Amino acid sequence: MLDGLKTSLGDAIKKIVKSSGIDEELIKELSKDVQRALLQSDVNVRLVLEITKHLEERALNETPPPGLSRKDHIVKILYDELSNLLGNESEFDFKPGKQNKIILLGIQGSGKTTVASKLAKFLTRQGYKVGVIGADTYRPGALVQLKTMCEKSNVEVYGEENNKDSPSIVQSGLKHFEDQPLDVILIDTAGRHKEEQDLLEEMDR
Ligand SMILES: Nc1nc2c(ncn2[C@@H]2O[C@H](COP(=O)(O)OP(=O)(O)OP(=O)(O)O)[C@@H](O)[C@H]2O)c(=O)[nH]1
Ligand SMILES: [Mg+2]
Repeated sequence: MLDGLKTSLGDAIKKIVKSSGIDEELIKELSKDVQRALLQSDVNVRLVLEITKHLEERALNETPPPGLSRKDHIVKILYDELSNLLGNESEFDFKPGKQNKIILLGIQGSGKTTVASKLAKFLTRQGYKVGVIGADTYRPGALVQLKTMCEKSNVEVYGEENNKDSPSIVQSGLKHFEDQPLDVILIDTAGRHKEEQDLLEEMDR
């Protein structure tokens, strides 16, 4: 997904760089290209419109600082606006020396399992030690899905294929990871209200 974004944004920037001159039409075209690229990468529509509105306004109205060509300035504006969106630093508030636990909740099909594995990969790349607990006892194949997705980033997934009691899986999982120097434990759940309620009550204890 992000590779696609890189390519399409790269193409949009190339258009600007290769153009013979910057005019309003070209800026509008850049804005459209960026919109298309971001939307295809699932960026929230409102955010996309906000970014491209800023991009257009700034590209049309700002005078480049001395030493910067109009083209370079526009590329810089695009970069600014995108890093505002993506954040240019990771802001995690993990407690050092503790196993920080993140429970993924959400209605079915909302992307919990996908987020769990992407987060596992992302955090691992950032240098955090991550473990994952698969506590979705509802969806068939949930554990296999999670394990497959986490395999590539070498993150261990704890799960119990034949246990239907998610709080007990979480408990055993936490116990399993207890002696490992993990920074973060991600917990994938089924996203069913009743079960999560039990799970949260269980976690409270
Ligand atoms: N387009 C798009 N699809 C996504 C995204 N995240 C997940 N999906 C897809 O949405 C579907 C459901 O994703 P899951 O991660 O399995 O969702 P879940 O919340 O774990 O679902 P349940 O376990 O059934 O509750 C899958 O087909 C994913 O490939 C996303 O950010 N964008
Ligand atoms: Mg799931």
